[in-house]
Amino acid sequence: AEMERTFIAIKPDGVQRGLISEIVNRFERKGYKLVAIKLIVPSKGFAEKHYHDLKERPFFNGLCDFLSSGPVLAMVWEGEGVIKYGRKLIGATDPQKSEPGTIRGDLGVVVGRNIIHGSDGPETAKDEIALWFEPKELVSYTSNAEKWVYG
Ligand code: DAT
Ligand code: MG
Repeated sequence: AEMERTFIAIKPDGVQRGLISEIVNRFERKGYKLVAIKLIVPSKGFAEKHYHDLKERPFFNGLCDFLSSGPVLAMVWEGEGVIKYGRKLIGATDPQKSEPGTIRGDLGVVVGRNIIHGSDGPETAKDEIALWFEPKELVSYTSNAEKWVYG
């Protein structure tokens, strides 16, 4: 299997609303493998680094205040096509436009509180994993389910 890794984070709203297990469950049952996980409160400066691509946008400051306002569950998930399909599980940026069945479609209402972050491509996945995790925090192991998920 052509394995790749993506960075997924449950934002402060998702953590405070008690949606951690609901969200982790969706990635886990799909067949993806969890390789790193930690709960952290990012500083404002750290949030600005994470969202550096958006620094010219009018909502940038509020977005970074929000991300740094409480605990965030940072994760790395591994699997074939997980970057692109992870975004599919998450749904469109604006929960008003996310399809039912997606995380944002099922669980969110407004764009400023859309519960979850997921890397949008191979380059950002690599950069975001490196920003949020040290290499030694990424756990390499063989999942017992692998041969049943991939054949
Ligand atoms: P995504 O999180 O789907 O990758 P993005 O990278 O374009 O979306 O934006 C990052 C976050 O910024 C997004 O999850 C919520 C917030 N955001 C995006 N567009 C916004 C807008 N028009 N108003 C307020 N917040 C917005
Ligand atoms: Mg994005």
